[in-house]
Amino acid sequence: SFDYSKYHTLSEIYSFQDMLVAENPNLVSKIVIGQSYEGRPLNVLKFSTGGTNRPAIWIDTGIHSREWVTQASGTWFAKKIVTDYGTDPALTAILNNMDILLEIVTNPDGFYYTHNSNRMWRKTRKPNPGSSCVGVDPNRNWDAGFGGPGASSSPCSETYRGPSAHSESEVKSIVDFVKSHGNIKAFISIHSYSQMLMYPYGYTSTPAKDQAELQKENLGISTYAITDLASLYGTKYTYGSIISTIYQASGGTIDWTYNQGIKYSYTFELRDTGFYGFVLPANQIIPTAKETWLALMAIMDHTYNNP
Ligand code: 0X9
Ligand code: ZN
Repeated sequence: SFDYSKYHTLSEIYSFQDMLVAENPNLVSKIVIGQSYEGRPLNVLKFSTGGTNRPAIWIDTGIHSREWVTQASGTWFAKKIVTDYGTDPALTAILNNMDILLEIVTNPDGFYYTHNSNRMWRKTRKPNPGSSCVGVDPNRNWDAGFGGPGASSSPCSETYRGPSAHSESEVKSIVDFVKSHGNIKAFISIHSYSQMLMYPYGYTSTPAKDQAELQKENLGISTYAITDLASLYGTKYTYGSIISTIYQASGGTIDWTYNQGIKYSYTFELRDTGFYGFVLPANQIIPTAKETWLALMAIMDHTYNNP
């Protein structure tokens, strides 16, 4: 059976997803929301106990392909959801009323490349016309402050924003899905590393006036979430808006989802703080996933109770 304490290849994770669906047909289904530039499926696992277009919680991991602990944690979350449904009262209540949507390999071309060519690949794998440099930063490609400070216009940069907003299929497929779904209440985008929990904005430091209340709520939820996270192994997180916590970044995922009206939009930077960085040893996968799950539950539970 699947070893959650090891890193897995793309094909192993694809097989894992199909296995999970086959073993839990009444709870899990697979939605293919699009294809990557190189033609790989963009799979989303849908955890649902019924209903039609229920309010939903979105979680994505691995939009930056080298952040391996995130895809590994995503597979652990998937298993955790099927294990805890029916036994954990909080998760059971959530899933009796809401759906959970989980995209584990959000940048499959990049992920394949990290296994076969360059472990440190971050971006998509779409060629850039007129340049020998490949790929766009999928966390600078969203239509939220796109083209502003905190992203690069150079195709050779690790933070290249791309030729236009949503130019990357991996981004556009989520954009189309979120818009057509229309009932996503929380959107959580998971990165590594730095041990941070953040909310919008990344492209600007000036929150709109009517968002003061939301900023306050965001701060409160973050505090609960990182307190729960730390309760397991003492892992310390910092938190706040993206621009005030990490750095200015324009065209980011959760700034776009927040501007779409998804008020519970959060982004994590998982372990560690830089000793191993993106190449976190496999023996930290399960501890990382377990502690992060506590923070996810805090956010999901708040969303469920305050729709
Ligand atoms: O630069 C980024 O895209 C993020 N850091 S990372 O090392 N994962 O590349 C920080 C940007 C803030 N936004 C999110 N973390 N989503
Ligand atoms: Zn990242």
